[in-house]
Amino acid sequence: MQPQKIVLTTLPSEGEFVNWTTPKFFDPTKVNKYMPLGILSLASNLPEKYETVILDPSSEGWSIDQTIEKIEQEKPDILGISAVTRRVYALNEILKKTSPPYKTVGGPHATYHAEQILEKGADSVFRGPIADLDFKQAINFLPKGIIDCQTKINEINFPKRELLKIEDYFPRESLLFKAENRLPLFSSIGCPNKCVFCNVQSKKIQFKDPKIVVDEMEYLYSIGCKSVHVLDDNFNVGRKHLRGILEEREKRGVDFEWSGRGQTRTDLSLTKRLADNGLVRIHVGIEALDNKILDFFNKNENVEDVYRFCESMNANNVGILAYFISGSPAETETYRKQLPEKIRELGIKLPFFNILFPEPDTEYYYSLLREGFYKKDFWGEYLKSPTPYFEIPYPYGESKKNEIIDYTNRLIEEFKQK
Ligand code: B12
Repeated sequence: MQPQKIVLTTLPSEGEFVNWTTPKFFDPTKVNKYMPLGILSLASNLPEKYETVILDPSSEGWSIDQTIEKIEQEKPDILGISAVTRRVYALNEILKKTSPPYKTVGGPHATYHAEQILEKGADSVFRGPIADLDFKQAINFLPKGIIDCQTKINEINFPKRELLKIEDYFPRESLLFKAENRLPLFSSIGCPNKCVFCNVQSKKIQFKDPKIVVDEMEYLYSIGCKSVHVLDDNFNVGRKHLRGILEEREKRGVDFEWSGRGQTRTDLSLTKRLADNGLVRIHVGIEALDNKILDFFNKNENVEDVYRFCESMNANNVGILAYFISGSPAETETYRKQLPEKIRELGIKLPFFNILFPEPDTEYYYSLLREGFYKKDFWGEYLKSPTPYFEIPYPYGESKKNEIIDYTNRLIEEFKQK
């Protein structure tokens, strides 16, 4: 029987494993909703003949039971779940307790755990950073097992935001900076860097055609967005890509506010033109201002890059939201004491302090196992039978943990917008 109704859903945060990376003060999801671009993209590339319902328990704050109830009420022929590893407990509960005839899963968690997702009750798993056309095709014959996605980023339509209540996703509060009616888009997928703390889905980058990117920016503007955030894994690593978007905006006379998430090693000769063209801020993973710590993180930058980057952005009034990570064993007492002054010297007005966390499937976690900080494979065990709100032990001992949390909170206090 041909499927008629499809429900696509994010996962609720209930039961997600404890993650001490982002101190409460900074946790953006506590105040703002994030548009689930993944399932929105899937829905925007499906034939109209299907009735497609998007559920976003992640933003709605629904519990697992409420999410199951909503899914059951919809009685879909196909249930599609977008999975992140920290919410594997909720994923397994929903796979176990919902009754759609065909259940499929995709998203970051599928990258390394497709077999396990099948064992937990999924009929199929879509593995890969872009699945739109693979999913569209699969609906006709409902395959079982793992599908390795072949969809290319320039073969798909961009996400139709009107499939959701757009105004619900405009930021309600702005913690660090004002950006009216800000909405995200992705102009590329993947990052070639090998930072030890990150398990990005794809190390191979796919860039959207700049014409499509600026089409999408103009579309967002037409639906009430006043500030577009290019929320890529790394939007400015590709110099040709960045220049392409800039030239396309200049050619069309598009100059409304935009920002992006990227790195310090980029084409700084473009900074003035980017600033003149409405780029107001770059969210950048600086992480530390010491080459020993940057080496520990295996960052694709050194302190000289950071100074050149900040000088160029400050000279052209492009705001710098800089992510810093405290807690690496390469840190010294002197470094910690000097960090606030160094940040001020660099003219970084929006420092965002995170704490080093051993995400699953990262080189950092594997190094902790290899070097004996962890005597057993905590994540391996947890993923076999996830329990709610699991907390992995702090690799350097509880007293060290409290010391790092106190130090990071003092940094936050020091830079809190007076
Ligand atoms: C936006 C984003 C955020 C936002 C919003 C998160 C939210 N609540 O929605 C913010 C900045 C808040 C955030 C925070 C964090 N994030 Co984040 N985030 C992203 C980011 C950059 C983009 C997601 C996106 O829109 N991608 C674009 C869409 C098109 O891609 P997609 O969602 O993957 O969907 C495609 C495919 O995966 C597939 N697919 C996806 N779902 C489904 C479902 C089905 C049925 C099918 C068939 C296919 C399919 O098809 C889709 C379309 O082609 C990703 C990186 C990435 N490249 O995905 C990281 C990412 C998802 N985040 C990650 C992490 C770890 C975090 C943090 C935990 C980091 C931290 N420690 O603080 C926090 C958690 C905060 C919280 N409590 O929610 C990891 C997740 C890794 C994992 N294995 O789960 C990622 C992958 C980054 C990384 N390390 O690589 N994040």
